[in-house]
This record gives sequence, structure tokens and C-alpha cells, in this order.
Amino acid sequence: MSKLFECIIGKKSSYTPIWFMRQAGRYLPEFQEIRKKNPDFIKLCLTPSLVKEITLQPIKRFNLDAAIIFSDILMVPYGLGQKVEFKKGLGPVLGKLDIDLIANNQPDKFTEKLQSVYESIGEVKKQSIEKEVIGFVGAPWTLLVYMINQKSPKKDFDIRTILKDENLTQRLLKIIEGRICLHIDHQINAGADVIQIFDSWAGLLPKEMLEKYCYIPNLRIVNHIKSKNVPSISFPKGIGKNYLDFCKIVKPSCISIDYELDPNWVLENLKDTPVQGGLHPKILLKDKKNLKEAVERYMNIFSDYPYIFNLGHGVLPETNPDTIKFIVNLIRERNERRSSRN
Ligand code: 1CP
Repeated sequence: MSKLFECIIGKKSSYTPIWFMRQAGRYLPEFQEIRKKNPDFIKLCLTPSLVKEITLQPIKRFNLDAAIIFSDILMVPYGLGQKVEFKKGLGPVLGKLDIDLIANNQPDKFTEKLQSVYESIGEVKKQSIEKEVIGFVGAPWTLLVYMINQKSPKKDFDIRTILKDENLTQRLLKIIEGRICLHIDHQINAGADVIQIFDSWAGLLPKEMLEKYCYIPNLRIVNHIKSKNVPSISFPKGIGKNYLDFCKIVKPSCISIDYELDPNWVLENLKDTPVQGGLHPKILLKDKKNLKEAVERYMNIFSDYPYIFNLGHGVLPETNPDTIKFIVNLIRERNERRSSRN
């Protein structure tokens, strides 16, 4: 069993595993080179030879403890038949939502459209057998937001517009949940060892809506993953102290904390759940002294706890790859010091 796997299932160890959200892509020049030659992002995600290469790029450079498959949470809307494009400077742009078309989408058709994703997982698993392979999905709420809003909710987002048709919302959520579970099953069958669930836009929900749109849908997905005997990592970004209710209700194997949470509060309040992440991605843009202190702060707070080192959100595109190397070295040196003491 790998150290990362042991950590997720709650074993304490002197070894802190490390990987980074959004470790494949964006900030790596070797990714940019491939991306330049492949302007169609969806097509790139459906090309196993390139997906394998991109997924393994950060492993080759930094020898991280896990490989996250190069794909996107929006492959599920794509598999359901909604148009998905990634435009330079704009991010994802989705086609008009046709609920009847989506309701008619058959599981076989969905599977066929995403077959290459599963093939890629198999390829990665074959090559990096000793590394944990992380599969992932977007949570129902986050996918619903993209599918109805048709673009990133980063700017001009109005929750009333998203939820104005209760019938549509409920119909869509049910369909999305089914396909998320199917996508998870195929990833597990192809070799994914762990599934991370990104609820990147949970923070858009007011507290009184969290149960209905965040906790319950996440609980259903986590329970589905548990029924497959696979551990899960949940990332309900932006919900502040409601992380506590999230953990009590959803009971994920491991909780990925965002950079807004105080790690001391996390240690006191979420102590029954293994923890991942937390460090602000912007700290990676600062000088090494500040960065080292910030990394050590997380490592000290969680030193006697099942903790996976990661960030509080994805690696920013402007991050220097040498900075990732610097953090990996800090963690690995600390691991060595701790294991020689034991
Ligand atoms: O390590 C990796 O990068 C693995 C692959 C990966 C993952 C895990 C990509 C590739 N996307 C994701 C997850 C993802 N996609 C999330 C959840 C994590 C998070 O919160 O960051 C979200 C919200 C998306 C949606 C998405 N896809 C965005 C965000 C838009 C927004 O609303 O702010 C963007 C820009 C994409 C495109 C995308 N996905 C991945 C890459 C490398 C890119 C950039 C594509 C490009 O080169 O243009």
C-alpha cells in the first residue's frame, strides 16, 4: 500500500505524501508546447498518448506521490451531449443547455464519447504502477453551475438565475449525479486508485442552501465511491467553517481544505478526517523565505496527523516550476529527518 493511500485511510506516518492540484498543465513549459500544437482542448483530453504524456510530466520532473489524470470536470457535460469549448482568455464556454436532449442521453453513448479518458487511465496505470493514480469528477452543484451558466461563474454570477426553474434544476441534478457515478465507475475500472471530487463553486451557495446543493449531492457521490471500496477526497471550496458540517454529513475519506481556512481551526474541528492541502497558491509566487515558512507552518500543525501536502487550490499558471521542486525538496527532507529519528 502506498503512503498516500495509507494517509487517506487515516494512518499516521512520518512520511507526508505530496502532490499538487492542477499539477499537470498550465505552468509547465513542456505542457505549453503540446498545448500549442493542439488547439482543441477536448480533443487533447481524448488523445490517450498525449494525456499519458501530460499526466506524467509533473511526475517525471518532481517525483510526486500521485498522478492526477489530465482531463477536465467538464468532460461530463461533454459526454452528456452539451457543447463544450475552451477559448483562450475566456476559459470554458458551453453550448445552450437542451434538457430534453440531455435526458435522452444513453449511458452507452456517454461511455463511448469518453472511452479515451478511461483508456488513458489504463495507460498511465501501466506506466507508473508504483504511483497512486487519481481520477476525478466535478460535484453535481459545480457541474450544474457550468451547464446552466454556460461559462465560468467567476464574473457576473447570479444564483437566482441559475435556480429560477426548480423543475429543471432537479431534473438536471439527477441526470448529472447518474453520469458522475458512471464516470467514476469507468475510471475505477480503468485503474484509478482514488477519486477526488471538486466542488469548486460550493462557495457560491448561501449557508441555507448548502445542505440541498452541496452536502447531500456530495454524500451520494461519496457513498457511491465507498460502495466500490475506493477512497475519496472531497474539495468543497469556499464554504468556510461549514467544512465542519460537510465532514459530519458527507464523511469523505479525506478532506481537501482551501486557503481560506485556518489550519489550526481545521486541526481542532475536523480531527476525525484525514486532511489534504491548504497552502495559498499565491504564496508560491513570493520569495523562498516566506514560502518556506508557510510550508513549515502547515507541516508543523499537521505533523502528528494523517496529512497530504497540497495547495488550497490549483497551481497558478504563473508559478515557476522550480518553486514546485523547492517545496517537494522541503517535504522530502523533512520526511527523511523524521524517518531517521524513528
Ligand atoms: O493537474 C491538472 O491540471 C489535471 C487536469 C485538470 C483538472 C483536475 C484540468 C485540466 N482541469 C481540472 C479540474 C477542473 N476544471 C476544475 C476543478 C479544479 C479547480 O477548481 O481548479 C474546474 C473548476 C475546471 C473547469 C475549467 N477547465 C477551468 C476553470 C474555469 C473557471 O471557471 O475559472 C478552466 C480554465 C478549464 C480548462 C483547463 N482544464 C485543465 C487545463 C490544463 C485547462 C486549461 C486549458 C488551456 O490550456 O486552455
